[in-house]
Amino acid sequence: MPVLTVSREGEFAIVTLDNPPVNAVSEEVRKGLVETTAQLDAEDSVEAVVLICAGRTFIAGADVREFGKPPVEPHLPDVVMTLEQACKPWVAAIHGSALGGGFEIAMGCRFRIADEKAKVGLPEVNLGIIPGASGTVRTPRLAGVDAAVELATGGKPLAAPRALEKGLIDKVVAGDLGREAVAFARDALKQPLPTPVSQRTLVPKDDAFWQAERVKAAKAGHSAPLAALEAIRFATTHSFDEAMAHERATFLDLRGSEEAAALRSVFFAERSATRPDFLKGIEPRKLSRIGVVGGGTMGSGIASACLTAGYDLVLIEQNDEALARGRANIEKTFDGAVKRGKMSEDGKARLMEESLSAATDYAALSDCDLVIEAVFEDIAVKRDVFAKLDSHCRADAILATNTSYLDPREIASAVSDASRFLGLHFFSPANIMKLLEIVPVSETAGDVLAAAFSLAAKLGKIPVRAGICEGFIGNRILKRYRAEAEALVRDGVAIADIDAAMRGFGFKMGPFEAQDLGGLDIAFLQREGDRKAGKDIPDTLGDILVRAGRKGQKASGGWYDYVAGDRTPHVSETVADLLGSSVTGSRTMGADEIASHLVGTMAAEGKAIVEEGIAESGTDIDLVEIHGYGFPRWKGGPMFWSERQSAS
Ligand code: 3H9
Repeated sequence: MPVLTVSREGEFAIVTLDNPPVNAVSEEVRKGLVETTAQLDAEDSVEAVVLICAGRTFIAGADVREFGKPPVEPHLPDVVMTLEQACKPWVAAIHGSALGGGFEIAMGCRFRIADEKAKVGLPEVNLGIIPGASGTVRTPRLAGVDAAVELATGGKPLAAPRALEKGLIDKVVAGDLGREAVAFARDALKQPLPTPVSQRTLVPKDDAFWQAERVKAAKAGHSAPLAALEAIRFATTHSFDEAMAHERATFLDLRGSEEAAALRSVFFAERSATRPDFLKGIEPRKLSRIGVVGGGTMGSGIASACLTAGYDLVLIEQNDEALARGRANIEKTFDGAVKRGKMSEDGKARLMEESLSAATDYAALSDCDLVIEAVFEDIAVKRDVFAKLDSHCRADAILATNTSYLDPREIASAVSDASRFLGLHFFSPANIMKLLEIVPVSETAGDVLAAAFSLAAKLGKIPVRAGICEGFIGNRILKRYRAEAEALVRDGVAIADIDAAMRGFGFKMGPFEAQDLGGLDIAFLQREGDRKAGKDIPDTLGDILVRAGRKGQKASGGWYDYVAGDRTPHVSETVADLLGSSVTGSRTMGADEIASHLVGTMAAEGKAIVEEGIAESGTDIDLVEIHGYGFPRWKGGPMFWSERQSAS
């Protein structure tokens, strides 16, 4: 089957692109577009051409799988120019998404119409590159510099109505897109044709604008957004051809960069995460009604996520007061969503009044397909909850614990049929954090595990299967990372230098700042519990601080001092005194050396985790670190980064 087929509707040619799954622009598509343009130019009976796509979307961009290889002609910028210079005007009929090279092709067309649910955008920066086929050059000529900067440096697609407002497209339509496109073309031909985008003029901006935008773009932490901004700035002060040459050179340069390789690796890993090989051929158990036991921070976060994804939800709490608090927590989350324009007031009311029900009696869970327990991290409390679930839930209902460090096998033994049991480790805030560690026990049935992965996909989360060990994947690596950071302090490296090094690497916070924010007492209490249970656990430096009352920001001091009402960490003399006798070395280390040492430690733990079969692959370790622990995605994760370091 050719990727492009041409049909006729009177004087109009309809070019249909069919290159599943997302109509990415491969070499074959580029060639096909050039040949079809020439063919239709030569046909006298054709007045205009509609470019439409089969399947779920318009063109989603260049084929990212070709990015590791040398570019092959015809290059996309030339294809876009061929379309623009065609004798017959082309109309891009967009459904799904017109992204990157897809939107650049649409800009080569004389007109762009879009289905009301469509999106357009230039997401290249998310892949560590900039648009490479006129995105930074045509967009400011089409819709102005502001729109171009928003699209190309932010990388977020715009919904069709917003794109229309900004002048990125000409019309939004409902109903049959092909028919609408032909009707649009028929009307458009009655008027003089608009100037091709490349020949339009643009209004430049002053230095203050670029300076302010540079500050915003730099916040991303990696090179591509700043490079995209610079390409747009260049396009405002140079000719179209000069700007195209500059854009292409930057695109090719970044395409070969480490950051782009890392972001591509994450891109593909995220896409295959919801469909792992070990679930091939397994039909997931169906989920439509979910129960959550516990309305605290975690439970209400999980409940909000499930409600937003369209599940009916039953919230269980111990008494009416706790239930009211749980409902209020959920409502607060939705209020935030309404404020940010992510949810309408009506939508919120529907979820709160129709989709959410709340009860203190476990009998309300009798028709749930899945119940997620999110109560206090105490084995006796959890086992008690599961014994109740066992007697109140349907025999085929899935029962899940949200424990972050207890052994799921000990919880599973409270259930008569452990084939329906597994761990679902959400991260706080559960409605925002993308990671979901899925922890089966040996008895967990295949369709139960598959249901957990399909739940993750519906919640927009990145699922990773984790085996059972202390801390599963993420918290085990975190523990090792923190211990190694403490070891550096004992060796004499300054706490503030370690945090600064990890921020410099791309983390939002260093290991000590992060503990101050979350509270040092949580891990301390866990260690104390283990000590009481007879485990021989030596004092950490954090334990010394907690014993001195330094639990973190909430106690006005942890690893750092804080001024009330201000989160800025200040190096603490008290801490220096408290830890003085534990610091035995006087090591100096540069920021790169510190970061490389600590990331190397994470990777070493990751390697052990894979070797023990706790994680499927290094890629899963990388997804856990990126989506649960703030590892900079443009570094690809600790495993990816360490492998590239040893290869270079
Ligand atoms: C670019 O265009 C550069 C140009 O400026 C210049 C060039 C010179 N290529 O996400 P999904 C695969 S850079 C190859 O689950 P959805 C994906 O791996 C590009 N493959 O679907 C998966 O494969 P598999 C700029 C791609 O419906 C399958 O499609 N464009 C590409 O949830 C389904 O993907 C982008 O960055 C691609 N470009 O979402 C857009 N895109 O089934 C990236 C997807 O084997 N794509 N695949 O695992 C997306 O944002 C989403 O895929 C989209 C659909 C919203 C389109």
